[in-house]
Amino acid sequence: MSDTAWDHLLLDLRLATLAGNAGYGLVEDAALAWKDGRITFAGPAAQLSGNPAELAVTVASAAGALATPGLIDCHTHLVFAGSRVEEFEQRLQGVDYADIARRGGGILSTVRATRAADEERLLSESLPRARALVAGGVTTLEIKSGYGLNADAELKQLRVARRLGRMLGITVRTTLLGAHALPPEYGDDREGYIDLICDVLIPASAAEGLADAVDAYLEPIAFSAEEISRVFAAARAASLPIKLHADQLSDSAGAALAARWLALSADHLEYTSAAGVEAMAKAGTIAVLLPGAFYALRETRLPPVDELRAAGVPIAVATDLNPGTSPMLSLTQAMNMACTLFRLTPEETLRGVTVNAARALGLGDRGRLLPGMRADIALWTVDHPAELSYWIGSQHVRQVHAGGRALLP
Ligand code: DI6
Ligand code: FE
Repeated sequence: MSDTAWDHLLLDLRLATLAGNAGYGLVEDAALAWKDGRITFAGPAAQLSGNPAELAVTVASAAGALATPGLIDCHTHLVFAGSRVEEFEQRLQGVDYADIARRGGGILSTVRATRAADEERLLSESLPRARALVAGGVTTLEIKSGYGLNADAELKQLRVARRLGRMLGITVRTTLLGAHALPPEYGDDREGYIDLICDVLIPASAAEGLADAVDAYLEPIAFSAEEISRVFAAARAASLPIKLHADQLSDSAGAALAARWLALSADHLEYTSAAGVEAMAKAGTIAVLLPGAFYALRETRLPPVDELRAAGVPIAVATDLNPGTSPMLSLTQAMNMACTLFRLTPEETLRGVTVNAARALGLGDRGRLLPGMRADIALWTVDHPAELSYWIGSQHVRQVHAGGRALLP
């Protein structure tokens, strides 16, 4: 065997490569190979240059499975302590999410639990959630802070996020979401807390390499455009890309604000106006749709999917996994909801958790099965890629590889 041989070659499979700008990029009777963590071959087996046994160190049959890029969950808040099951029960009795927040529950209730948990505890509570996503085909995961709201606890959350990535062998992209809620110790000193974010949280997390991006929650119950603009200016000064929770519960002109700051993504967007969509299209900002939160809050206002399509704004889909508004542990579940609730096509949802999710994280090396891309691969026991969106509560993952390493089975 020559030392140019591939590490691994899979035969007897079909590919959804997501090559090109539309379609699944389906390849029947395919082969898929990688070396040193990168894909080296993704195409028809008939185009292999020789006897498969001589091309790779290990050669295996995938028994007819469908291969897709490893899925990318580009918006989660999965590092937190405790749960919000009491609020779930309150909301079932008719209490509003915003009312719970105004009474000091909601995000602040998770802040209390997260501050009280030490780093090991936070890790052990968060690990099963990350494992559940990986078991569902996820190989790249974004995790936000935002339940610490002081330097110690925000950095603790981000450190736990990084540790999860190392423990599970997946890529974790961390996002500092200091501007998530006003911590109670600041009373009505909103400016003082924005100072802390700009002068302490952003520089400290950047200096320790703990944040890959900065996010903020623009909403009347959270922060204003003026406050968030200060946060974004500090992010820019630290060379960190920007994301925004925009227009989820009201039209706060969030999409336009995100576009003005050339954000990687604007997320939620139920109340985004036509002008906001146009601004995103011009800025190249990705739309991240989060049907889990829409579902859990029993929202009725739909994101402007037709307008996003018409303007050519790339659409990503994510779980928004968080204890308050989206306790969802499966990205294929989010794909199903994006189809059923938002009327995305199964092809759009698959692009939304691969190519477009990679763009929402600023990652150019993944999201498609093409030579040179990271060998992040999920194998599924389904006949057609639309089935990833079709089944509810599916268990069709057969294998998961990240950077060429087998995570599952
Ligand atoms: N993302 C958020 O940050 C908020 N909602 C959302 O979709 C609040 C999350 C929470 O209630 O803990
Ligand atoms: Fe969120």
